[in-house]
Amino acid sequence: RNRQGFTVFFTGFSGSGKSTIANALMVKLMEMGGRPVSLLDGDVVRKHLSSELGFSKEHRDINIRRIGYVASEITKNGGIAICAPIAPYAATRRAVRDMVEAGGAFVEIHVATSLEECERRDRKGLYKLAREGKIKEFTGISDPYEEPAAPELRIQTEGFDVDYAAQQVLLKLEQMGLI
Ligand code: GGZ
Repeated sequence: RNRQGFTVFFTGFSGSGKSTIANALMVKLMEMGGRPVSLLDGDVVRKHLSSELGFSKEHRDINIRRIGYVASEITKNGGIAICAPIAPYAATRRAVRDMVEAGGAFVEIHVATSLEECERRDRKGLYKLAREGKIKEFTGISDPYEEPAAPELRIQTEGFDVDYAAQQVLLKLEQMGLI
C-alpha cells in the first residue's frame, strides 16, 4: 500500500521560496519514513549535474530534462524525488511529467510568489543585477516564465510561513493517495 513512487516538482521564480518549501517537505517526508527521499534542488543540480550550462532556453531545457530523468528513475524505483528548479517553459515541464508518469506519479506545484514580491525581497541581490543588465536572460526580468495552467497545487506564499506551505503539499499528497 502506498508504495508507488512519485515526484514533487516545484516551479516558480528565483526567490519564490521553492527551495525552502522543498527542504521543509523533505524533512516531513523523511520523518514519515518508508520511502527514500531525494532532493534535486536548483543550485545543487546546477553545481553537480549541469555545471557547463547557462540560462539560454536550450540550456535550461537540457537542465530540466536531466532533472526529469533522474526524478523518473527515482520514481520508477519507488522513491520520492523532490525537484525545485525555476523550469520556466511549459513544454519542458510537460516532457518531464510524461517521463515521470511512465513509472509513477507527478505532482506539479506552482510556487506562485509574484515577481514583484520576489524582486522586493531580492535575497541574493540578483534582481538588482538583472535590472542593471549585469545578469542577462534573467527569469521574469529579461527572460520568460510560463505559468503552469493546471498544476496539481498552486501555493500562495505571501503572508504564509514555510511550514504551512509544506503542510499544504502533504495534504495534496494525501488526497492523491500517495502518502
Ligand atoms: C534565472 C538565474 C539566472 C538567470 C543565475 N535566470 O535564486 P537562485 O539564483 O538560487 O535561483 C536561480 C537559479 C536558477 O537555476 P535553475 O536551474 O532553477 O533554472 S532553470 O530551471 O531555468 O534551468 C538564480 C540563479 O540560478 N540564476 N542566473 N539568468 N536564474
